[in-house]
Amino acid sequence: MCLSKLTSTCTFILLIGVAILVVISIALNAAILSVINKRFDELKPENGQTTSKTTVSSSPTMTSTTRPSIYFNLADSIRIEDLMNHLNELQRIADNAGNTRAIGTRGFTETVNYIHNYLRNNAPTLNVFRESLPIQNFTIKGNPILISTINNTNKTFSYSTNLARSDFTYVNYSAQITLTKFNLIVVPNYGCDEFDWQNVAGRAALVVVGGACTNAEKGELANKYNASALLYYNNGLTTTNLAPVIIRLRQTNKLPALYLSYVAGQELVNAANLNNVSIWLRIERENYTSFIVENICADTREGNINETIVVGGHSDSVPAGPGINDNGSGTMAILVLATNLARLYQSGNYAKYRYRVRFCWWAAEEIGLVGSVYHAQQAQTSSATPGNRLQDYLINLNYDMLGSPNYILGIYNGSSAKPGTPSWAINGSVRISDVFRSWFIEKNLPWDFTDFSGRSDYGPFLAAGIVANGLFSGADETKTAEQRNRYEEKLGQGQGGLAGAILDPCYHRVCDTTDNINQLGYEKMVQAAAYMLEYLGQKDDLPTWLYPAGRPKPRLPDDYFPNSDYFRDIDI
Ligand SMILES: *[C@@H]1O[C@H](CO)[C@@H](O)[C@H](O)[C@H]1NC(C)=O
Ligand SMILES: *[C@@H]1O[C@H](CO)[C@@H](O)[C@H](O)[C@H]1NC(C)=O
Ligand SMILES: *[C@@H]1O[C@H](CO)[C@@H](O)[C@H](O)[C@H]1NC(C)=O
Ligand SMILES: *[C@@H]1O[C@H](CO)[C@@H](O)[C@H](O)[C@H]1NC(C)=O
Ligand SMILES: *[C@@H]1O[C@H](CO)[C@@H](O)[C@H](O)[C@H]1NC(C)=O
Ligand SMILES: *[C@@H]1O[C@H](CO)[C@@H](O)[C@H](O)[C@H]1NC(C)=O
Ligand SMILES: *[C@@H]1O[C@H](CO)[C@@H](O)[C@H](O)[C@H]1NC(C)=O
Ligand SMILES: *[C@@H]1O[C@H](CO)[C@@H](O)[C@H](O)[C@H]1NC(C)=O
Ligand SMILES: *[C@@H]1O[C@H](CO)[C@@H](O)[C@H](O)[C@H]1NC(C)=O
Ligand SMILES: *[C@@H]1O[C@H](CO)[C@@H](O)[C@H](O)[C@H]1NC(C)=O
Ligand SMILES: CC(=O)N[C@H]1CO[C@H](CO)[C@@H](O)[C@@H]1O
Ligand SMILES: [Zn+2]
Repeated sequence: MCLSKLTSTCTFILLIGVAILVVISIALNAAILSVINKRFDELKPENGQTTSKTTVSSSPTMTSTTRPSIYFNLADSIRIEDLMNHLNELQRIADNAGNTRAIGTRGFTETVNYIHNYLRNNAPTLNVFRESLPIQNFTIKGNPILISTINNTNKTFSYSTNLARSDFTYVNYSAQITLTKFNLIVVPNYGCDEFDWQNVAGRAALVVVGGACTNAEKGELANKYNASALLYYNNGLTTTNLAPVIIRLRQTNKLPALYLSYVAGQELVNAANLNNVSIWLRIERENYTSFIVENICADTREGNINETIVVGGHSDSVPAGPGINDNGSGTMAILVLATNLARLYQSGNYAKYRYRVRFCWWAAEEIGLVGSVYHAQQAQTSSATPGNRLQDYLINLNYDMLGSPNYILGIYNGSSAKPGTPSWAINGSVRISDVFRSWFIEKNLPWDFTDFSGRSDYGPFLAAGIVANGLFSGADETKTAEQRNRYEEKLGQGQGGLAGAILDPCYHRVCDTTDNINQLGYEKMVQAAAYMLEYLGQKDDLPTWLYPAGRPKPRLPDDYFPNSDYFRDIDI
């Protein structure tokens, strides 16, 4: 009831409420994590050894002393100690770089260097290369201006860097604009459907946040339908959804964009229902500088380069934290896979695959899959050489978050690919989901199928018509009682995690540290990833198994836009 009144007192009371709720929610997350960790601390890996969360390896070349000198398959070579040693190194890198490994920070550069040095020292038979790409550097300049004109009366909205007191704020990667007038149009529904944007051309489109799509996706539609400017407003659905929020659009965004409070947005919506409303906008940004980030890949020298298995994950974190689960866990899983495969190849006791394996760590996933999209785009230019063309890629396996504290053993559900995904790529992806599932069942482990909508670095490969799959231990989803019971039944009493709690309460937060990793779940996930690579590598005719009816030359659709994993952007 308070929400419909626009008095400043009411707003003030609400904002105090917001502040209190934010504090409570942070405290709750910390409490949940500590309960989860307490429970899982009592867990020991299958081999009965207690693993320490605080082991710090003295150098990147250190190897686990518990590793048997000979192993015969890749899954058996996976040891939680190796994985945790690497994560401790990442934690150290973040600690020394302002607690983040986001692109543009020292933490990111050092992550890439760490991977490179480790491979050089421990897997010298792999062919390592880097791929540089530019990232735009967004910085707002001065205070943006927003004025509405209704019935010839101007109203200037207030701007403050204190979001709780501001009517609006800027949006990262907004375009620059001098003071300009636009007619306002309110986008119906949540603006998740192309149909919602039919009439926005030439106008400032006002859209509410939320619904079944990300803010960045709404931004893509606004650009596609030729809006002239874009205004988001918060949805007021809860008391934490009132103030404006700094979100980001894709680097390719061309529109000036702002984010309004719920109250300011409602005011414009109500006015637009009765009258023609115009707005005036001014947004300045610092000069468009850019900086360079690097993808890094490591290839086996063996195997047909025209039939390559790509195993990838991202190497950056969000700015908010060290990103040890997201996605240090996937990053380091791939490093261990690459190293252990190279060692097996060198041991002489292991049949080399017919297919070349390319391990890649993508940059800038967290700002919209920028590194993997860049790679896919390069791979379809006419200058791409054999072995580096999209058509040389048989499959992309993606490992993003694998060690969530209240984890699920999640398998991308190949059947749930987005409409429009090439059918031949879906068919193969479903086969991979089934193989993963069979492995978890055979090991008497629980499993779940998870989202396969393209919101991680496999997105561009899948959209191009390349089979994709991967594993995911959970982000901001909640564990259900059914899941808890099922996991408890398989893993043992007290080991099913917490029902009603978030799978990773530290998702995109400062607390995503090495303490945020469930070691039992993490080890199983990486073993599953290792099993899959070997299963595919040892197939006699992988191309036919993946594409029984053949496949056209892969191609990234012209209108492809990435769905990053940044689906919580309204909350950040
Ligand atoms: C972005 O630009 C700002 C100011 O122009 C600068 O201080 C900052 O270091 C830049 N960031 C990166 C990652 O280059
Ligand atoms: C927005 O950009 C600023 C730098 O201009 C950066 O500090 C902040 O993390 C960015 N926020 C998001 C959500 O990208
Ligand atoms: C604008 O004027 C119209 C009639 O001219 C009136 O119905 C409407 O309430 C006015 N709107 C505002 C926001 O004052
Ligand atoms: C409203 O503001 C704009 C931009 O500052 C200005 O050009 C215009 O004259 C103002 N209109 C009225 C009625 O004050
Ligand atoms: C947007 O504008 C471009 C260039 O004028 C035009 O080619 C395109 O058809 C327009 N798109 C829509 C959806 O109106
Ligand atoms: C609003 O603008 C449209 C077209 O710009 C015009 O046809 C309509 O008469 C205007 N309505 C009002 C109430 O001014
Ligand atoms: C941005 O670049 C323009 C042209 O190069 C220059 O005139 C201007 O001073 C620069 N602004 C800033 C803030 O560096
Ligand atoms: C890969 O394809 C290229 C051209 O398509 C061909 O020249 C080359 O021999 C192939 N390499 C292998 C290992 O099949
Ligand atoms: C996988 O996705 C399909 C299509 O959305 C759905 O019908 C099926 O139930 C999902 N499978 C599981 C195990 O969730
Ligand atoms: C995909 O599989 C379905 C049934 O599983 C089959 O009908 C269809 O022909 C397959 N499509 C391609 C392109 O392989
Ligand atoms: C999630 C994340 O930022 N990074 C990736 C880590 O893994 C999850 C699961 O795939 C992805 O959603 C994220 O894209
Ligand atoms: Zn993330």
